[in-house]
Amino acid sequence: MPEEKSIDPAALEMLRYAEGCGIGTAFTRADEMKPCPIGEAGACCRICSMGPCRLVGKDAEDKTGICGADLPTIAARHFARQVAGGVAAHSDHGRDMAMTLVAVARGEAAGYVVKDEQKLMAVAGYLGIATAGRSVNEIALEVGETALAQFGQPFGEVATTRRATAKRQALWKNLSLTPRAIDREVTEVMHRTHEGVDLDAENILKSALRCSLADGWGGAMLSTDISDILFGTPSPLASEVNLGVLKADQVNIVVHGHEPTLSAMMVEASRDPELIAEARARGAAGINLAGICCTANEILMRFGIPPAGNFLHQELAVLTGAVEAMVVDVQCIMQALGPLSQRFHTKLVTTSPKAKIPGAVHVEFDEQRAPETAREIVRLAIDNYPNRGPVHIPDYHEPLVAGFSHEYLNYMQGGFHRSSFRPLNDAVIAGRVRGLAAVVGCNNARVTQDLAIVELIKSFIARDVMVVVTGCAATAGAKAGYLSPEILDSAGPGLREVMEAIGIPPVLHLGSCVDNSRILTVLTQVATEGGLGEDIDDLPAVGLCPEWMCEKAIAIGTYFAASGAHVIFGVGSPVRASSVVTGLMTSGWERLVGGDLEFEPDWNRMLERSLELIDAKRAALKLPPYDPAQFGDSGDTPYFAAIRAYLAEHDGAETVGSPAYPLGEGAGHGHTHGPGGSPHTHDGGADHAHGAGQEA
Ligand code: BF8
Ligand code: SF4
Repeated sequence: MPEEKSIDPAALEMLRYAEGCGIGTAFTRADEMKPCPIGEAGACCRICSMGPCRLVGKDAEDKTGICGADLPTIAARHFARQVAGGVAAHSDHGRDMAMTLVAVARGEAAGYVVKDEQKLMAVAGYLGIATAGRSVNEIALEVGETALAQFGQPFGEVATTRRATAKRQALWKNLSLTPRAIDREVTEVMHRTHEGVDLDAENILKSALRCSLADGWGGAMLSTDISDILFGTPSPLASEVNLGVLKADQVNIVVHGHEPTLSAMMVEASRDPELIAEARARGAAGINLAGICCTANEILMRFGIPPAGNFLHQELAVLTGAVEAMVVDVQCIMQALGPLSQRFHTKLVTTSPKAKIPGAVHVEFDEQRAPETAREIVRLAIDNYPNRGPVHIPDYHEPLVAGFSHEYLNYMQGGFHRSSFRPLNDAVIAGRVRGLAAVVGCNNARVTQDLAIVELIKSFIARDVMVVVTGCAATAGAKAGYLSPEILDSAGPGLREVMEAIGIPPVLHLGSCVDNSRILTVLTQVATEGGLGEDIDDLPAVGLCPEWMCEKAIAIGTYFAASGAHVIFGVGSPVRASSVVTGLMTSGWERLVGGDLEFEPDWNRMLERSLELIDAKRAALKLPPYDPAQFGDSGDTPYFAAIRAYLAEHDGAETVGSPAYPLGEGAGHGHTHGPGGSPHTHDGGADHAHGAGQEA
């Protein structure tokens, strides 16, 4: 049943359309390809050619592989390799950003500049780089080179780990968990998990923790910082999301993948009057750029470019028949796009020497001639416009507000001169805000698209838990309307009052998956602001990855745990076969680093467990217990109701958003939600808006 595949009406419409066309997608392939139950649970070892060894049956935990490796070793090795894979992917992205910064500083990357000098100074500051009396390019060069040194330095420790609390740094040092160099930690995990090296599950998992920290407090953090330096630190802006952002009468170009270097150039090229004129000459009304996956988040956060969807939307975008070019770089790109795009007029354009796909056109992206490359790709799309066949764009597009950064949150809570997290901390201490939840990560074709993500976001804010989102989870929340300005109505009264006072929404889009490092920075500041303990493991906070799919997600979950956070993943556990490894990653890690990594496929139980963890931390901090009835309804409910009543009467009226979060000029949105009525319901949240007793 398509309804079991997604809660997104745009996806459902496209799945029915695909069925009519006789075209399969990841959604249908997931039905045809059952997961291997042995590998899924972490009970298969294929590290050497005496295997694969599969430890199955009731006595699996007493069995060994041919070399004698037991189930804990096999499960831990596989998990550690997943962490290393994820760290390698994120951090290689970070390396590319640092390479670009160096090229910019040397004047070798036409089209790029240091856009955010303030951020450059801040990053130079925490890397210990002198700034006084030096030019921007001199500082940028040293920042770039110092960032690159973190990957392969022979001695020392990854410098960005110094941004953690003093307590956390000391803990890591005592446990030998401080990453030394990013590449070294990846290499060491691969070495230790080679046949016949580290054969102690606990020790293997420790190396996975250290490796993950090289991502969260290393490669990913550097990636975020350097992206901010080059493209600007995000601040709030309005846009729209979902497949309905594709335009029937324009040249549609979808950028998909992860790195902002190419996509930022594509933004400029798509706005070039000369190219727009060329598109018009081909009969199109203009050039429309949209994004998929994390590259969408990168250009949404900084340029307001609308995301067409998350991971499971990539094939659906091509299926619309309206995409002239799908331009990809690295990560989360399905090979299925190759044959699929050949059934339509869509040109699939690969751009990274690291990532080619059979059936794609390869236009290699070279930062020394980035503007030309972007223009070449836009021209390729324009030339392809006349080749369009039938177009089927589902008419779903939700308004959203994105663009929150650690810097902006500081500013919102005190202005330039008294920026702080004091108001938020005070709200948590008083119990207006019960706690914080990060809802992050992927889509996974094995579970209903967006369901767990959206239900969790909805349930958290109704229970006064403030939510931050990144990656495909952010896009899922946005598609369901939870990043729209009006969503305050669905928040519990305490949370709502605080968010209104600070002037931020209850669900904050913090960016792409590398920007999970922003969450580490936010949590660290909340911990050091005062009143909520001294470190991340003291905070009433929890991290959730409800629809995790790839190794990067595993790396992220592990670095959050190593940073002291309780983390709950959905879908299923990749180490389920071993009770020993499961115990090590839960109670074992909690004893070691204060955080842990749990797996729970049922989102209701994820929610229960999250609230239990948040309330336990509140109790440990001796804060008043959370009471949903403590705070009454605040200010704007009647006001928003009046706006909605007005819009209902004046169909198609342009809005400027709410007074708290004005939508930017030109970002007004129609209120048509396509066939089938409103694509989202806020009912759950609205039910809870008055608070009392919904826990029972
Ligand atoms: O880095 S959330 S499916 S797009 S891995 Fe991929 Fe997962 Fe999406 Fe972004 Ni992140
Ligand atoms: Fe089997 Fe050991 Fe080889 Fe793994 S390393 S495949 S358990 S023999």
